[in-house]
Amino acid sequence: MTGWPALGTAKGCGYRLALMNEAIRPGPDTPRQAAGLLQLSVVVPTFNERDNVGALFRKLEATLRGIAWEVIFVDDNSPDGTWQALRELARQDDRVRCIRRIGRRGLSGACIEGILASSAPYAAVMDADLQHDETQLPKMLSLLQSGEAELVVGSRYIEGGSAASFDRQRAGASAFATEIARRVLRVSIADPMSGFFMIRRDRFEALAPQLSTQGFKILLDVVASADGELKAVEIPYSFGSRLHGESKLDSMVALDFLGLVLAKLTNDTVSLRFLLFAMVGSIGLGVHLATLFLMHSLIKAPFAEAQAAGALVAMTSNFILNNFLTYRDQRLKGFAILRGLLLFYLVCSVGLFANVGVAFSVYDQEPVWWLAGTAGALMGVVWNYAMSGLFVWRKR
Ligand SMILES: Nc1nc2c(ncn2[C@@H]2O[C@H](COP(=O)(O)OP(=O)(O)OP(=O)(O)O)[C@@H](O)[C@H]2O)c(=O)[nH]1
Ligand SMILES: [Mg+2]
Repeated sequence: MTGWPALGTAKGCGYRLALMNEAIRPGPDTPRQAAGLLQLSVVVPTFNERDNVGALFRKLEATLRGIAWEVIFVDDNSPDGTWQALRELARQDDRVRCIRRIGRRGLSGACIEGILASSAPYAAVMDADLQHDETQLPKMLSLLQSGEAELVVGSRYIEGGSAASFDRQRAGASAFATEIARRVLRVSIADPMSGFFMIRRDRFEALAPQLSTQGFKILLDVVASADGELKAVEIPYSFGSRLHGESKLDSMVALDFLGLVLAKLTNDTVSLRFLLFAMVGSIGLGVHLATLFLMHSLIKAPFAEAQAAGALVAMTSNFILNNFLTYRDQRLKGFAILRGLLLFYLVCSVGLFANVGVAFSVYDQEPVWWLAGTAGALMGVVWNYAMSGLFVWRKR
């Protein structure tokens, strides 16, 4: 027996139809359904923001009353369990969603994934730590809805805005980066470094393939990639102080910024990761040549041995630098560093043979140590790049 009332009797049919109607009838209104068709997705990247997300949600709820909105948190597997707090929040309110990313880090990548996971016509990006003034969101939305803008930027550097919470060093760095972006990339907005903006999702989707997932400066990337084709309006706001938790800004942000500027200058023909890898490679070349000089010219070791030692030292320093800079979003930690280093040696051993072989044959014909050393090291760099991306820092 199925447990269903028998078909064919008027009473039984009626009961079954009633059950089916029950199944297809929408349940009680959720806050999202009650507000109508989804208009706005607020995307919030989080890393160790457990104590901030609840307060942010309540502030959004208060300020976005009457608007059909949702918030998409993109958490990079925070050790403080932010994603667990978000899951709890999402179970209680269907306007909250949480994307938990594993094995990846990066503010820009998190924002891109969050916006691409949204289906609302408009998407905002803001920090979790309550430094961005959420009360500006309705105004930003109406500027987009009216067609006056395709991008609205919360700006600290126009009249009425401020970044009073910055210390002198950070204010100087921010002003310097803004000036570089404006002059070198010819970005015309006053605050291209802002992390607070709202954009038409269709415009963002069109630009998304050009954007870099690395780095901190998603807005600068969006504006530079749009190349003046995005109608932007700035509205002032005051950048507040972080509520709880620690800043994720570190000195490496400057490097990310430099890489982004260079990538945009070369029309995205070279990726930020490749630029960083090439930069580390050129440092490795210096390390290689210095070791070669020390061994061959000062210690008088035979050339082949000196060249092999140079390659080994350069490979080790390249591994360490790449782990800290080039692949810092997938940085190997703890025991994985040793495993990665051994793997790095292993996959590059063919490159090492090629390195020494090429250098030796060049040196054989033309005994100029730096020429032979450079030729060999270049061979090694190409191998290292191809192999490391495939085996050492491969994406999970
Ligand atoms: N998903 C994800 N979010 C991140 C990452 N790094 C930073 N964030 C989040 O991005 C937002 C901005 O980072 P903050 O550390 O606040 O940077 P900031 O506002 O420039 O610096 P402070 O003024 O010191 O707070 C915060 O909500 C962070 O939790 C990351 O690697 N992944
Ligand atoms: Mg912050």
